[in-house]
Amino acid sequence: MAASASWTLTWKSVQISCLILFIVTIQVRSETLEDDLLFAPGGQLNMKMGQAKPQRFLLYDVNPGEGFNLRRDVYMRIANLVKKLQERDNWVLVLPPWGRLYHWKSRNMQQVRIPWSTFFDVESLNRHVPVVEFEDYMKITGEGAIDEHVYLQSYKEGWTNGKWEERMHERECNDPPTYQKNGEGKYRGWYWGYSEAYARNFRCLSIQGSAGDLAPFLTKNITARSVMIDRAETVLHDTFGRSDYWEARRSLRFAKPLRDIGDEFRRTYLDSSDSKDKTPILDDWREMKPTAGSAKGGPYIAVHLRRQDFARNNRKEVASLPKAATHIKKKLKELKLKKVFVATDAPASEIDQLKVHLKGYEVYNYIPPRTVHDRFMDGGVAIIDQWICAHARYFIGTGQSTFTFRIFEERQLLGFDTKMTYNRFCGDGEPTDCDPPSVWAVVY
Ligand SMILES: Nc1nc2c(ncn2[C@@H]2O[C@H](COP(=O)(O)OP(=O)(O)O)[C@@H](O)[C@H]2O)c(=O)[nH]1
Ligand SMILES: *[C@@H]1O[C@H](CO)[C@@H](O)[C@H](O)[C@H]1NC(C)=O
Ligand SMILES: [Mg+2]
Repeated sequence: MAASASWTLTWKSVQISCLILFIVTIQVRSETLEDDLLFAPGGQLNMKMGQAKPQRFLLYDVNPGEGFNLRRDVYMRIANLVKKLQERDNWVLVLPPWGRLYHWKSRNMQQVRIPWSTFFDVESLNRHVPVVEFEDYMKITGEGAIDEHVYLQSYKEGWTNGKWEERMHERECNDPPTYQKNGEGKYRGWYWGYSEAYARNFRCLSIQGSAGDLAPFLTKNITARSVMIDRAETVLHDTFGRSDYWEARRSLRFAKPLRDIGDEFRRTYLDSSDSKDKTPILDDWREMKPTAGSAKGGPYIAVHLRRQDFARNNRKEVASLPKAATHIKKKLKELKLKKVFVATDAPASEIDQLKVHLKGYEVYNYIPPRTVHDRFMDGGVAIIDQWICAHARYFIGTGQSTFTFRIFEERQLLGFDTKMTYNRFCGDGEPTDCDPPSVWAVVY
């Protein structure tokens, strides 16, 4: 039992009772894991005594074409996979650095290798499942090596008998992989812009199912210490809309500096503060369970007008600016409000047009000072927009936009009445009484 001997050494400072506990676990584990390397748990891993099993690392990535807000949803699926894996082993989720997103078009800044802490509160994530940034993972393992790169794909032949059923098989890759083995036997390719990173092994896995279905595969079929699940958007939520879904979502809090900037904007321009608006934030999300309808929100309407590719592709959910303005005015009158906050990816010219249509009302949009933009980049500015939208008395979003969906959720977590949240513009290609968005109640 070489493994337990060195564990004993590394952990000699740990209390005897705990020691016995995990020597037993190591003995059980070493039947399946031959050569677990050892390393001291990183300070931020929040290792608890009881879970002192060898760490295993789950990395993941998403189809490069996907946007920021779908990626946030994929995070939740993988976080809950790690939660499930943790029932058996000591898994840590490695956060895939942000970068190279299609919508992040601002020049003069390198929007790559961005740690999660720029956008999210990593301590909050850690209260749901243990997470580390990729750079810390590289420090812990000493190199950017990933033992197994598992590339998820569909079944080449499609559904069997035209019927969708859960299944999973290791298969030939449907498409020639962009990850290629070099002369040293290392698979090289896009690892978030870290040229030193590589995989030792690469395989394709055809799958129809949810993220949790990968658990047996990761515990029984694969014994490697670090596994990367690529194209993780392929797998679905295990329990959409249930309590563990919401726990993952609640843990996905925006970084404090971004919330602070949004709050300052609310105070300065929108006469909005948490105490007046009844939207208090507790430090620990696990203690936050506001009753639906308790939040009042600031004296403004917020809208999310998704333009750019949505408008260019003539998606039927996109409303013309005059149509959107008509909807906004109607609501402002109904709610006896004067101010509207507009979050949008539209160019300045379209915002100006909208302002003309909204003459007589106060129209605000967030334009970041240079320092904020440089530090938080396009992703951070988008979060500030979302945060301000989340605190409005009433919200109107864009149909089918994940940017809008994340605002819906944020407002649910603050305790708004669903009627003040789940609203959207009807697109020009839709009737004026188009279907409202589906409502998802928070389950605590
Ligand atoms: N700042 C800001 N950016 C936006 C807004 N709407 C869209 N974007 C940008 O465009 C991207 C849209 O992609 P995504 O997050 O996938 O949302 P979706 O495409 O609307 O489902 C966002 O991530 C932002 O980078 C907005 O209201 N404000
Ligand atoms: C995992 O291992 C089991 C048992 O050896 C095997 O039946 C199954 O096909 C494997 N799954 C995959 C996806 O390789
Ligand atoms: Mg998108």
